Amino acid sequence: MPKLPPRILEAAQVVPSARQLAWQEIEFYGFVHFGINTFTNQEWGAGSENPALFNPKKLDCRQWARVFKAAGMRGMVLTAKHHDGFCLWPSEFTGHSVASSPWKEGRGDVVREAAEACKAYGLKFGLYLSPWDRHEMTYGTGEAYNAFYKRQLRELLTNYGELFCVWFDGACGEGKNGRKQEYDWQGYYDLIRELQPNAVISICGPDVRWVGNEAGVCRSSEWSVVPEKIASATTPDLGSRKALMKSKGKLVWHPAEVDVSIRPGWFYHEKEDYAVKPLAKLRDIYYKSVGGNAALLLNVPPTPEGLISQRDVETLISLGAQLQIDFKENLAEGSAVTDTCRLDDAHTGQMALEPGGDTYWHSGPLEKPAELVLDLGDDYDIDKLVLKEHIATGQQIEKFTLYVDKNCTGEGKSQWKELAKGTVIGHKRIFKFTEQRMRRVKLVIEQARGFATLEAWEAY
Ligand code: FUL
Repeated sequence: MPKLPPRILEAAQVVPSARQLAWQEIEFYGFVHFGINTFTNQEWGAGSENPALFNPKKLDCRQWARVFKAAGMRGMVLTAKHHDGFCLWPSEFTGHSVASSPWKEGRGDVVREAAEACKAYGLKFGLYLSPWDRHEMTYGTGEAYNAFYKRQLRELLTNYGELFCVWFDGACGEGKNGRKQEYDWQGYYDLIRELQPNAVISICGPDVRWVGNEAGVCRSSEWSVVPEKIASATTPDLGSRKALMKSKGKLVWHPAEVDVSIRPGWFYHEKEDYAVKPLAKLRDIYYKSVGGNAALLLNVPPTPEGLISQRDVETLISLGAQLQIDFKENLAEGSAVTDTCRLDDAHTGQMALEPGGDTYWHSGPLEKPAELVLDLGDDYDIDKLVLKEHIATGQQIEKFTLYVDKNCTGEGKSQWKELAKGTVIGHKRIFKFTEQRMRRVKLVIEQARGFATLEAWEAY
């Protein structure tokens, strides 16, 4: 392969932090938009809503957690405060919270109930705290608001156990005084690193990147190594060799998260009860996001009663069941993989089939395209293949093709037919195709950043 340009060698050396690596494993988690908007039937509250409206009489965060778990999610991110400034916990620093509501006579705390429910169901817990606050008087005054915001952030970072994520929304509108606030991002980040060092800072933050839309769509090439400063979150190509060569400044590990709602809105609106995304749509979003080197944050907004509504519950339970069926039996388990190159005996192609993140195939320095052949030992009907790079050593693969052997008896000569081709593999790539009978599959890595790895290869 031709000599690598310095910029690409630089990209090859960018690796995820330990907290990013842990976050990658979560893959699919839920968003909960719940607050005063739930009771006013709004998407964006003005900040002048009466806290007395907040009264989720049947609130049951355990129901949320139970349904999320059944859907196959591994975490939950709750809007502790949305743009209206109303706090779901009794913040010491404002009266605009659950403490001023009739719910549990002002003694309730939704953040606590959600944190405890997640713990009980083995889900990770994260929080959304909108920097834009349309209620708070100090908003738009500079330092005074930043100090207020950090006090609230500190409450959330210290009182609710371990958080896996702090989700910062980019919206920055005008406050009550008609002024915009200059956020002290670095100050917010420092506080999170100090108090919750394992939490990723998402969207307006260094750890997880917004995919660029709220429609559940990710790029066909969703790169994790991208320039630190990008022109826009919607730029179509962020990390191809061409894009990196043209870019300037530092390169960082900034993987994408797809945030999308199960309904048209982020908050619950009864009129959207018949617009819940159907199973087929959610499954497709899952395959393309989790299976496209991105994470999936699926929003499910509870009703004014404080429960996830029946339609959403049914859809989510079917989604979980469907995913279990889809990935029930990995036919590649116990199979054989041969390689055309390897770093050493501890990193042969066979290692891609070993469970766990520590065993993987490593090509060694790549002089020419590398080939791996998976032999299932018998022929099976297959409609999905899963590939994972060993991202702890970075994102290396830039171009590959998958072939299936048309001669599926295993006797005689192979007849390779192209099945799929692409650029990014990254943390996880799921290939879904029309079911076909196969025994042998070949992966050819045509271009990489000096070497290539494969941590998993599954077939269903
Ligand atoms: C946006 C907000 O303005 C929406 O209300 C919602 O919270 C979404 C996830 O982020 O920027």
